[in-house]
Amino acid sequence: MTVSSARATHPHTVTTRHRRVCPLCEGMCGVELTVENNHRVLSVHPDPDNAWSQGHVCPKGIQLGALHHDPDRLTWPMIRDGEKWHEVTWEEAFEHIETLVARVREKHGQQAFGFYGGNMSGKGFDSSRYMMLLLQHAKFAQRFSSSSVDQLPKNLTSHILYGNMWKIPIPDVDNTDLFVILGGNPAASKGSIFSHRDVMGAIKKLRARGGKVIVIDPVRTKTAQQADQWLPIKPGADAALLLAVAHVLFAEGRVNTGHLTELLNGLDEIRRIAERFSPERVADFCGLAAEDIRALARAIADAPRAAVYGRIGTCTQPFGTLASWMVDIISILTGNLDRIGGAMWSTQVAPHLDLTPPYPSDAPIVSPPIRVRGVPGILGQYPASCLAEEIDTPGEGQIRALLTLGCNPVLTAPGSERLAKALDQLECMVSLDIYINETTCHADVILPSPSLLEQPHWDVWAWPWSLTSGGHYSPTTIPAGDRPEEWRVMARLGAIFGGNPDADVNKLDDEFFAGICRRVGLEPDDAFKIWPQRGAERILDLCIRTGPFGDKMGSNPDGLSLQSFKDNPDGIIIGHAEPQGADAITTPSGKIEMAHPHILADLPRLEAAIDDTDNSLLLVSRRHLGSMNSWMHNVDKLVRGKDRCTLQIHPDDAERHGLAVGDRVAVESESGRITASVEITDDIRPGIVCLPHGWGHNQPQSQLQVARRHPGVNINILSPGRMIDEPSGNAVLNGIPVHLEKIPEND
Ligand SMILES: Nc1nc2c(c(=O)[nH]1)N[C@H]1C(S)=C(S)[C@@H](COP(=O)(O)OP(=O)(O)OC[C@H]3O[C@@H](n4cnc5c(=O)[nH]c(N)nc54)[C@H](O)[C@@H]3O)O[C@H]1N2
Ligand SMILES: Nc1nc2c(c(=O)[nH]1)N[C@H]1C(S)=C(S)[C@@H](COP(=O)(O)OP(=O)(O)OC[C@H]3O[C@@H](n4cnc5c(=O)[nH]c(N)nc54)[C@H](O)[C@@H]3O)O[C@H]1N2
Ligand code: SF4
Ligand SMILES: [Mo]
Repeated sequence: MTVSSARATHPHTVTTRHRRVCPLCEGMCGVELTVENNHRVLSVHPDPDNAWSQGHVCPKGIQLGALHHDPDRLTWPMIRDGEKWHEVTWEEAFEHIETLVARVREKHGQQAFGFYGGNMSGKGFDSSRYMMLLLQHAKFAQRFSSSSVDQLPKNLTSHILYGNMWKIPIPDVDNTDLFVILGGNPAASKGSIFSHRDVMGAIKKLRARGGKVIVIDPVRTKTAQQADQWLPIKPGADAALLLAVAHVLFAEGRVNTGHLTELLNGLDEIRRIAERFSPERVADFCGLAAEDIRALARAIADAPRAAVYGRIGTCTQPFGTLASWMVDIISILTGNLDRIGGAMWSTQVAPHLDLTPPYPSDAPIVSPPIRVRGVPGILGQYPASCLAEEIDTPGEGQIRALLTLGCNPVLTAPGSERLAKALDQLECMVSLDIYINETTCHADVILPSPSLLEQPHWDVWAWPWSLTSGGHYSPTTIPAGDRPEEWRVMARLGAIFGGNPDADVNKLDDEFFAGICRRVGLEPDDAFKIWPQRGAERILDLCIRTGPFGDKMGSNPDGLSLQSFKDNPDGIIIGHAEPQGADAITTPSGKIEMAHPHILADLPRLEAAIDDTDNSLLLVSRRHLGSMNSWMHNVDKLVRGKDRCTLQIHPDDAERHGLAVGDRVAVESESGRITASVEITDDIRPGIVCLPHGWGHNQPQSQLQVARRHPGVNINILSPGRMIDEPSGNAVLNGIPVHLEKIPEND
């Protein structure tokens, strides 16, 4: 515990001050908490002394205390009996899980077991470090995750181009002259696969020093409002746009691969492909003038340094892989990859993902087709869009048991209504979560994670996307009380689902740790002497000490260890990342594979779409600073105020549909129908409507008292599970064809 001051306000009241890092997003903001008697959070404030965040926070971080004290947050395991839930001991919960799992195994075999991992599984101190142990032992026949409703196309293109699915280039906004953002809105999201203490502040500074910002987005977001230029692209057209940019670069002799030239495979093929995509050919499909496309190409080529960045709008769309690929290809063609001021890779203090790689460089991209739809697995997982049908379609290999971890796919994955019904058909569903929500209400057993304040923190999933090398360790703020450490819970779940319920979890941990040691060339027996204790902290210490700035177990005495960070509660900032050159590339050829057949095979699908422009009204999603996907709507201060769940529509479309501000409108797609109230704005291109994601808290079985009073509507009722980006299997959540129907006032 970091106690910066203690004072007695009452003979029995001790107030302590604690510092920690908010784990909710990639902003990694330092906060200061005042805690009474070790258990009640009195206040949360920004921490101006945190070396990374320097006092930056957002409204969500200030609610960490409210989250901890949320009366709906689970603190004991829950077992469902029909409609009723019972609090049980951990042992009772595990026994019940063992019985359910054994029954499914006996009836259907290991092929009936599925797994879905979500966003919050990556945020816990233990859960982020023990996911691989769980998966290794559980041997799920089918694995799904929120990656396939998020960045899987980016993982796929990074695996193909560079040999590592997590080697995703990050825009060097602090040193660039031109920042091009496609499908990202850091003003709301705070940056994604791009950790920066203050992206919007950096954008302001960039413009103040004479640089330019271009935002390519169907919506004039708050980010676009602060840019030099907004290019209102049609959803799904980014790949075509960037191919046309490449066309112009080649046609005008502006390709300059510079320091990358020796590292490239497939440049000629890219030239031949780009020839087919003139600005004139793609202009209608993109909804942009050919001259604007040419100007974009020239701006990127002419900028001394340009950072091209594509985020979720370029991934969760029909051509997510081609768009993600072309973002990097444009960086390469203009010599801006792996260069200060361009798009670069991080050098991490604790390179955890390199030590427990989720997917090896030499593993095949595709795995055998999934049972019902027949699409392949990609990088070891199947599309979230396929989960419902794998559960509700009878036959050999049908999923009968599901483990979910920190996810809420009933709100966040496509085809929500079908998925919710499918979950009820399972013979066994176990969830590791903190709420009885829209997804976990279907479970048989819910195991609660410790609150975010009841665990230490060092972000596994944010530092990889920071071009500032550094770290900050947060100790536990509030003691977790009488419950098993979460790594033990994960190890035990892995053992139970893998058919080995009596496994000794200490042994599983030692084996897991030994595996990590071997990867970094440490003899496990020597390592056990250095780290006799078990759990996540020794993994973190190992990552730091063997990492690029580490003390190498003493041979680099000035280097860092976890203790260095415990001694420096402000955190330690080392400096800016450097270019990595050939060391960064781990493809089998050692070259950047620009023109891989797995990607190129999708070009005919794009060309067919370009030549057959569809004029349907298209739905896109948005985020709000006060939400975090689907799960922070139970915090009163974050949901107060006017309804955020409005359908944004351009004035021309509103007029065409006879809609006025505040009208109720039914929005219908091929997969469902929802109603929302109308918000008219010209900050959106005509032909596009926009709803926020993460709402729809009206399931009677969920137990979220506050969220239920502000239910909103679930946008993913409208996202058809059928629509995927073919090369990656990623869900299409943007660019969904919809039609509108005004609901008469007296309805
Ligand atoms: N239409 C549309 N859909 C989208 C998106 C979109 O832009 N538009 N975005 C997509 C994206 S990018 C993502 S990442 C997904 C997110 O998809 P999910 O990962 O499914 O959703 P979250 O809302 O982040 O769910 C977090 C879950 O973790 C639980 N939780 C909170 N804290 C903890 C904890 O400490 N431990 C554990 N074990 N659980 C905890 C919450 O109760 C909740 O159930 O949604 C996707 N869905
Ligand atoms: N406050 C808050 N912060 C969050 C989250 C949250 O829910 N709330 N979620 C977190 C998560 S899990 C993630 S992955 C990140 C996501 O972070 P961002 O990628 O910044 O996500 P969004 O703010 O949804 O911005 C996506 C933009 O893409 C645009 N778009 C839609 N379709 C297209 C298209 O076809 N082409 C182009 N060019 N643009 C398109 C949308 O209009 C939208 O403005 O945010 C993280 N941070
Ligand atoms: S949620 Fe807000 S406070 Fe927390 S890290 Fe992100 S930006 Fe910072
Ligand atoms: Mo995400």
